[in-house]
Order: sequence, then C-alpha cells, then structure tokens
Amino acid sequence: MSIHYNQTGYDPRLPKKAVITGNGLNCMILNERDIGAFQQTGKKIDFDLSEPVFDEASGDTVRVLDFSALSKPGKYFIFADGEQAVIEIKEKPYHLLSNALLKGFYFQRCGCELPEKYAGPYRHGVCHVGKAVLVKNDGAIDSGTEIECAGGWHDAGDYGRYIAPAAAALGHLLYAYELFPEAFKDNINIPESGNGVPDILNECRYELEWMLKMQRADGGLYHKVTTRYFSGFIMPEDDKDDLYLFRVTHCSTAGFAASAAQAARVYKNFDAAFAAKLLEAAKKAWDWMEANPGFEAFTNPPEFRSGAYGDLSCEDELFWASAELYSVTGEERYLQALKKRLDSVDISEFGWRDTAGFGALCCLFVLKEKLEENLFSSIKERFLCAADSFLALTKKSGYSTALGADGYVWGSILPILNNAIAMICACQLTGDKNYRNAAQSQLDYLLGMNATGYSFVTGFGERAFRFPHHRPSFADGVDAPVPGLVSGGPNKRNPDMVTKALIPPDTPAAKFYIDYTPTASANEIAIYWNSPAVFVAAYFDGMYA
Ligand code: 9MR
Ligand code: ZN
Repeated sequence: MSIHYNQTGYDPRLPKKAVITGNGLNCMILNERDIGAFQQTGKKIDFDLSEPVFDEASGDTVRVLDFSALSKPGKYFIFADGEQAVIEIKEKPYHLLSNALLKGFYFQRCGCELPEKYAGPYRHGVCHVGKAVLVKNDGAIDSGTEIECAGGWHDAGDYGRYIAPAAAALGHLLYAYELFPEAFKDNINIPESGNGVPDILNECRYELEWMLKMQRADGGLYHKVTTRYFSGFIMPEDDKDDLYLFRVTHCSTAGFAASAAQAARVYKNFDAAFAAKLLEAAKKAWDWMEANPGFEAFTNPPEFRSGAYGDLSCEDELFWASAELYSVTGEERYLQALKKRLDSVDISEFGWRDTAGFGALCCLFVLKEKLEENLFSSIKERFLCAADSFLALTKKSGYSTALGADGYVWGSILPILNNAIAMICACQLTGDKNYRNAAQSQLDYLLGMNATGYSFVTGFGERAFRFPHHRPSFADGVDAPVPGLVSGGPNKRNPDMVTKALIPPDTPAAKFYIDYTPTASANEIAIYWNSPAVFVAAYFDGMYA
C-alpha cells in the first residue's frame, strides 16, 4: 500500500492531496471514463508530484501528490508504482460524515433503550440505571450518599461516565453549532428529531441533563460514575455491576460551570426555562470553586480501576468558565477572573485536560467587542501565534500532519484535530486560506491520508478501521462496528500490554497502531475524539451551504 489518500472524498473547490510512499513511478491520474480516450490520445490529467521528503514521525520517505487543479466531480484512479487507488471528487463530501459523527453520540447514550427505529442493528437495552453510591478517598463506601444519576453518554469503549470529558465534548459540539449552525440542519434520526430544535442540541441536552444530576446541592460536581472495574466485553445492558460515585473535584466542577454557562447561552433561544436552570447550576458551580480554593488532583481510590482523568490544574477550566459566565451575565467579577488567568493558560488547547481554548473561542467569537480592544487583540494575537506553530508543524510533516514526531500520545487524534480547530478559527479570524488548507490536511489524515493508511472513522472509507476497542461493537453480534466512531490512533508514548506484544518497539510513532479490539491504547473510541471531528467535518461541510 503506497497511496495514502482521503477515502471519503475531496471537495471540488478545495485543495486535494495524496501521499505516495513509493518512488512515484508511472504516476498518473485518470478519470474512469477517460480510459478509452487515454489510449487514443495519451491525454493525462495534470498533477504535481513533489520531490521526496523524509517524514520523521513515520520514518517514510514520501512524495506529495497535489491534484488541486482537478475540480470536476467524478471517480478517478491514482496510479503510482504499479498500485492504484480510487478517489472521489464530489459536492459536499463531508455531509454524511458530519451527520454520522454526531449520530455516534446517540449510540453512546446510557440509561435508555436504543430501539431499532433509531439504532438499527446497533440497538441495545436499558443500561446503568441503578443508583450510585459514593466512594471515599480511602475506598470505603459512604452508604449515606446514594443518588440516581442515569443518563449521559458512555465515555468511550468503556461504560464509565466522567464529567471532565463530557465538558470537553460539549465544548467542541456547542462551538461547532455556534460557529457553523448551517451545517446542522438535518434530522439524524434520534428520538427528539423534528421537535424544532437542531439535533446537535437535542443530543447535547441528553448529556447536560445527566451532568445536572451529578451536581451536589452545594454546587460541586461528582468526578464520575462508574463500576469498580472496567466491565468485560459485554453489551451495556448486561453490565450489572454496582455503580459508584466518586468525590467532588475542582476540575469537574469548573468544567461543568463552563459547559453549563455556554449551554445556557445556546439553549436560550429554544427553551428559556432549561437555559435558566443551566445558568443557575453554572453559577453555583462557580461559587463552589470560590468557596473551596484547596485543589487536590483526583486519583482512583484503592481497588477502583476505572478511568482517572486526573487533571493537575483547573486554572484553564476556570478561565473557560469565567469567559462563558461573563458572556451570559455581563458581571464584572467574571471579567476580573478571566483577566487574572489569561496569561497563565494555553489558549489553543481543546481537550479533556486542557480546556482554555474554549475560553479563547468565547472571547474571540462571542464576546468580541464586549472586551476592551487591547484585551481582545492580545488574545487574538496569541491565538494566531499558536495557529502559526500548528501551520509550521503541518509544513514540516511529510503527511501534512499538525503533530510532531514526539506527539503520538494516547488519543493522538485529539491534538491533531485540536490543531485543525485552531487553524480553522484562525482562518475565520483572518481570512487567510493557508490555515484552512492546513486544517483540511488534518481531515485528510482522519480519513486515510496517514502513515497507517486506515481511515480512523468506522464505516467511512475503503480501509476504515473495523475493530475498535468498543464494547458494544464487539458484543452486539453485528459484523460491522458501530458507525461514525473515531479511533484514538497511533500511540507510541504509553502502549498497553497487547500493543506492546504485537508491535515491534522500533516501529515509528505514526505507525504505532494496530486495528485490533484489545488495544485500548491505540484503537479505543471516545466522545472527545468524536466531538472535535464533528467540529472539523461540520466546518468543511457547511462552508458552501
Ligand atoms: O484519553 C485518555 C488519555 O489522555 C490517557 O492518556 C489515558 C490513560 O490514562 O486515558 C484516556 O482516557 C480513557 C479513560 O481513562 C477511560 N475511558 C476511556 C478513555 C479513552 O481511552
Ligand atoms: Zn449505560
């Protein structure tokens, strides 16, 4: 396999690239209809094949095939080194993708049945509706604290539900909606479809309602609700182990304050009562943070082994929350809090751990002129400076991937899509298409233009990955995995036991991947990997709407 390309398709108006790992011998692009004409006239389609460049992350020497000049929709064959690939140029190539990535969240719903009507063969029964009892730091059970907290999305390939990842996923989705509302007009066949509210907001509300249940009366948010250990590879309704609630944490409380405040702004036009409830909850969470300054990072109590999400600082969540709360209330205290933290946070990060980028989006696209000019322009300048560094990474990489060779961590798709988001926003701020084109290369990466040659979205692409570390996909008896889910991708930094046993240690970082269900460290799916993909796909889908 030497031709690495976007397996979902290319937009006629956008740049088009593929990466060739062979020598590029007899390289040619032909339209399937031109075969006869080619024999008679020898007429070929123009393209540009670069000189070989060494790509550090993959160890590959690659040539970039640029066929941007080609804009006529159709199927084309790329030939190189005696191999071939079929690519497609078509209108709105990311439309189905964007909808499927969003529908992926419906498939993660917990606490309800997914009937065939909406889930097709991926249906499942009611799951995880029992009450959850609090575990103390030392692992002892506090039987006096037991709550009903059904609902929300399963976090990933496991059935845990965690607040910090939920806040990040909502940040990506709600900003995607706020910035590109025209991309979210379709019904995606979920129970709420057709109720007059865009389905992206219907789906996000399912998570928000659960988060509200995770808030304690004093405003603090429980960190997560999970079983003691990760379950076996069984359907969610068969996971009957007891549910536990874990102590209130600062990062969860501040992350929730941010999400709930942003949601209050977004839902105001659809359901004023729900928006008011969200705002009140957000303020309460903020007040809890102010009343409880002593930070202590979360670690699992002994003998409890679900995901830790042990963030070491919540200054970034507080920065994000202050921006959202200021935008909704206009209260001076939030503006002061925003200014206080601005210099110490990384405003180009959109992850479960580092969230200040969402605060920057609030400043740059929502607050805008509500901020003093100096303040706005300094945020903009810093944000663009970060976007420039992502642009530089993209240029340096043979595959045009916005990630350094040392960046292939657990869930490497997150920094890659994160940087695409930053570049998309930089293009929105400046009109400079270089940012947009570099962001497009990250979407190309997701869809197959990467060193592994896999498309990292289930159901999308000729070589889409098929064996996600995802319990329902394994246990449902359906051959194909649940569609529209995003793999974490290559991870050389901390491989699990299985991956270590199967992949030779000197394998380059960008190839430290295997499409095999047991490999949690490289082939799991997660809500906060789907959500940045929704953002990026929706942007490219909505651009010409
Ligand atoms: O996404 C998380 C990644 O950044 C961490 O390195 C990794 C190991 O701690 O955990 C990832 O999150 C997992 C979580 O702990 C449990 N649910 C599945 C998540 C995705 O693999
Ligand atoms: Zn469940």
